[in-house]
Amino acid sequence: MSSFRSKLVRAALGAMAGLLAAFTALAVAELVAGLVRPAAGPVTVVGGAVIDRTPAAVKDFAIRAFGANDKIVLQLGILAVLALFAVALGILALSHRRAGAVGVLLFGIVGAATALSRPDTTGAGDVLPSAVGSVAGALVLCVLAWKAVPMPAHADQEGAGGWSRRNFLTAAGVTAVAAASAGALGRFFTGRQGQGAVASREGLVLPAPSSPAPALPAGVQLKVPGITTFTTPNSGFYRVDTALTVPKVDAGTWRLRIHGKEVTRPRTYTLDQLLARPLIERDITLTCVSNEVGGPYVGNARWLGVPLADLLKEAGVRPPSKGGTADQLVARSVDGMTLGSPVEDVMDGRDAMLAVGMNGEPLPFDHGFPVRMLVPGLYGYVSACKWIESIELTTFDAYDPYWVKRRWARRAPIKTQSRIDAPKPFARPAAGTVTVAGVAWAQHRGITRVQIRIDDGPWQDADLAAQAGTDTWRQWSYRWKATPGGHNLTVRATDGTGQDQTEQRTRTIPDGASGWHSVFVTVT
Ligand SMILES: Nc1nc2c(c(=O)[nH]1)N[C@H]1C(S)=C(S)[C@@H](COP(=O)(O)O)O[C@H]1N2
Ligand SMILES: [Mo]
Repeated sequence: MSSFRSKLVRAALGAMAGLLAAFTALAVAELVAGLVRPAAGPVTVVGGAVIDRTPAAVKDFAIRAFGANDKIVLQLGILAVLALFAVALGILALSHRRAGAVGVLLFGIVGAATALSRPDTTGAGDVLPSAVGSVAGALVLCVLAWKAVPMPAHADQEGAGGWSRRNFLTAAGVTAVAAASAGALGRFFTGRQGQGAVASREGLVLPAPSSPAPALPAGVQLKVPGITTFTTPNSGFYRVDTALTVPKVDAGTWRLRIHGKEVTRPRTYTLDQLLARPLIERDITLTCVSNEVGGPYVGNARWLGVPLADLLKEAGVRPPSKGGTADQLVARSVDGMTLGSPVEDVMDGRDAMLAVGMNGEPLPFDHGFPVRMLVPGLYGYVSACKWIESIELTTFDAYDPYWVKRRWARRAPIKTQSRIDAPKPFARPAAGTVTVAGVAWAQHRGITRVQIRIDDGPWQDADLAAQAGTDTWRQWSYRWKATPGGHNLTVRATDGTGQDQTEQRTRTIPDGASGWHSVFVTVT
């Protein structure tokens, strides 16, 4: 064998040992996490830490480019980086076994430390997945790297390292299968941990609202092909959050604590206590501040929940306009997320609620089971806390919640927006009458007018669908006499205060995108 070729084979065996060590470490960590706490697994905690440190612009880009797959992309990225280090450590371990093992253990220490630094850590036990996993990985690396090739110093010695290639590959195969089994077992335990929560959700019977949603007027839903449905089904509702593993909260043990500045009667509620209160049911459109002009991060559902203002009043809270000194309400979730809303908005009579139901069923886990907050008219990041566990009254001066620490605005009412859903961009409709249609929203102000402009022509009023309320989006359509050629269609809306949607384009950061949505089509 040429020496180059033998070096190559040697490196390949080292790389293989390194990858197997990393795979073992992750799989064993997965197993331990499944037994201890799934959210303490190394990929989850490191991924969470990366998300928290990602600059807002990059995060925004990720949401835009990958949508709900952003988290899968992130996890694949972490695994790819780990694989590179694993290959390097494996090759290093051929000549410096101890250094290779120490390298693996260092990754374990990083994972363990990260687990402890997460806002949702439950204590010292969270180091176990990374710690045990990395020890397993280091052992695998020592043995495989040692046996992959005769150690140079002992190459002449009988029996020092150097399995036959066949024995090495057999050992590698056995390791891979064992690690995969450990990983699978870990997944199984993780699933089992969530079973109590799943059962609590399945067993939850939502009480009837004492204030049902007003019936939807006939005609809120236009019959135009391609238009968004007025009510977004739960399965199609956009999801934006930082959770790498969706929290599975058991409704039976869930508690909500209301406390803080000026709370004269702090209280902790069980779900049953909340459900025993009068419930309201409302159609409310939720929008993400990361939604680009024309973007998809907006959805409308029928929510069932407890009026939040009543709970606050019972706790002794007064809005600033009535002399209260706490102007910010900070909602905290079980995964450590914090969102801050103006107390004034929550208590001004709008249907701010702690929602328990979404479109006739308990909240899906993805959307905050068992309880989430909603405040009509505010972007999700300043109001819509999922998996909520506490509400603290404070001031905007005293505390910046998660997104505000990351350069997003402290206060963020939803900006008036309108979107063309049909025809789609670059569609090729036939000349004649083409129905242009879409949705417009300005929650809590309502939509009173939508206008369409063809190319540089005059603004023309679109036909408005019936309005369900000021807190929901509103559909619109326009019968366009389309002539052959390329055309640019632009939409704008006017809100219930008479304010026109601004033409000025802004980025989503810091307080939501503005500007008009345009679609280019070629009429044939
Ligand atoms: N716990 C928690 N709640 C959260 C978030 C989050 O990351 N964690 N994201 C917020 C944001 S930015 C938005 S837009 C809404 C989205 O709610 P949805 O995923 O149910 O559509 O949830 C809000 N509530
Ligand atoms: Mo959002």
